[in-house]
Amino acid sequence: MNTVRLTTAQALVRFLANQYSERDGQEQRLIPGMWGIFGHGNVAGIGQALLQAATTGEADLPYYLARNEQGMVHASVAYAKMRDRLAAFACTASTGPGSTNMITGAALATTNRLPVLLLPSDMFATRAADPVLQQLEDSRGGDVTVNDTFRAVSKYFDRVSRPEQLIPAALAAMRVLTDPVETGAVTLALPQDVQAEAHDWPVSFFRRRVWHVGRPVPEPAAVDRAARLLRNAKKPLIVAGGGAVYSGAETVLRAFAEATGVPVSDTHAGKGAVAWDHPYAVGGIGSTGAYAANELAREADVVLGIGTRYSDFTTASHTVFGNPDVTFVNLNVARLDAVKHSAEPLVADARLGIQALAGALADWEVEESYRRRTRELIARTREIEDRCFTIGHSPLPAQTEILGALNDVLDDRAVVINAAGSMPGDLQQLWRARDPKAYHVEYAYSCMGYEVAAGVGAKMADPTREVVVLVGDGSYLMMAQEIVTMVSEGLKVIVVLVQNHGFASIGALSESLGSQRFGTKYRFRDGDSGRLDGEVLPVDLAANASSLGADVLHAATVDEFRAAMEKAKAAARTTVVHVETDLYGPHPPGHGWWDVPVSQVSALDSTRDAYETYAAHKHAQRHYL
Ligand SMILES: Cc1ncc(C[n+]2csc(CCOP(=O)(O)OP(=O)(O)O)c2C)c(N)n1
Ligand SMILES: [Mg+2]
Repeated sequence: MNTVRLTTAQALVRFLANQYSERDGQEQRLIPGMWGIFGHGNVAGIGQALLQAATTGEADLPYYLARNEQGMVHASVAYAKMRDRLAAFACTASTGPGSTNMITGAALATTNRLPVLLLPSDMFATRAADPVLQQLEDSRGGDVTVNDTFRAVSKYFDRVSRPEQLIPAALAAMRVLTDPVETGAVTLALPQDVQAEAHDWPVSFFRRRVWHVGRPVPEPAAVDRAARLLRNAKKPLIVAGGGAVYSGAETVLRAFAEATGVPVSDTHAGKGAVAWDHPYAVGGIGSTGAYAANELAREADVVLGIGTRYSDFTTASHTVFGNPDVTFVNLNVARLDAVKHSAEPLVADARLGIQALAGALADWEVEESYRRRTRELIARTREIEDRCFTIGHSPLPAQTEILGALNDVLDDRAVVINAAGSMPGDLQQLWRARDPKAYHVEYAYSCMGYEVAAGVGAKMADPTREVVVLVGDGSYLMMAQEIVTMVSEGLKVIVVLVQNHGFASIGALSESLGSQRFGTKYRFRDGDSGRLDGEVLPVDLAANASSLGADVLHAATVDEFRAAMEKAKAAARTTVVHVETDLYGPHPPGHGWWDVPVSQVSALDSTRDAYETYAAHKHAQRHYL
């Protein structure tokens, strides 16, 4: 056998550099590079291997330095999302805290079904120097390490305790990363001594490998069953989720909606699959959904879910579908999702599944009265949106006005990124996406701190697009450090920093649940009340952004914001646009509910009142059986 003597780390780097994905005849690098932060555990293993690869040219695996390990996982996940899951970065971290810093990113990747390869460093396989710096040292078992915490959040986990274990582990990792059903965080824990250990590797391990990402075809009988249900529908509604985007189903979805007259609502991950102003686009659905989508959902007799996992925000905690006889047809590549809500499952790639349904329903369309109803609801929704955009709130602008201005100044290919706070809800109702990549809102894990780091990954994935990170002050304070990475990598990203001195989102939620916005404002502790409801803090986040190397523009009004955005668009460097908005809204009117339990007994009037409202809402909640 032809072999080559390399360390485990050198072998892994060489292997990763030779992996490709392919779909629809298009090949691309599956692992385009590796993010990392070095410490003991990886500095001399993976670190040496990356240096050797770059120096000798024996493997092409570019290295990128992040400022926080969680941030590098977010950047990787954003890249994968932009690339429709056909490419995934590797992330190397040092032993202990460097590695466990990646846990939140891993959970985010798995929850969103987006691929990332995590390479936490592990304690010595030989245990020669135990306990090493940053080792857990568990008295209950000698083989327990902090990296075992990755198991719960990884779709594949392996610990490479001997060099030769890398071969099956690496191949299994690629299988899971490239499987649209299984994909998520994949973790290969690498003991620090094993990383540096030499082994004679079969040369064929490093051959160029192409991982074909399939488009599973629907079963004809399942298509018939699904088509029969739809054919009998009077008020059908499509819910387009992330699967519609990742499969590139937007063209066939649009054609299907036009031919049949079935309106299309969207989830956060699905927004942009059909352009906002398409005649059958009825907007976001669910807890923070738009008027048209939620009204249609209330009446719908058959719901066609396409690539959606039906999170509680999508179903408004099982209340948005109000028709007692509603039934579901779920087109999904994953059976897990296809069978949800007792649906008629259509397990297939979204694009192929829609094409099959279109064929089976070629002579069918909804009645004209239903098309008219859809048109009327859309017109009413436009009025609501326009009011949100032009409310003229003072002295501070409302967030909705800022979003309206942003809609105006960005072109169709621009990408807006967001994840947590009050903006996802506003955006789901108000954002006018025309392109499937225009709306990049991570709302499966809704992780504060995703935003800035994701800007790095999104820009790397497609440098031809304007990337605009929308970030609240709370999220900014959690993780703004990757601005430094944007600057060092020369990535021109616009960061819109929305300062409202606290949590507009959780504050409003708290108030509605009778908890009086307790602990949701960034304020001095007040001497009299003993609570955090004193003066606004003298915090200057713009100065903070500037100190990290970004150019900063200030906007105090909506007009100033427009002008600042024009400047930011023309700029060549990372630019932060700082705007203050009103913590108290107003936000778009709500058309859906979200189940967040209220204390059943309470000494507070506000909580007791909220409980009554909560109990009334609970009545509408049901299982779809
Ligand atoms: C990592 C993380 N911690 C906590 C939460 C819960 N949470 C959701 S929104 C929010 C406040 C967000 O504040 P900010 O970014 O200022 O946005 P705003 O609500 O003011 O729009 C919190 C604490 C979360 N989503 N993620
Ligand atoms: Mg805030």
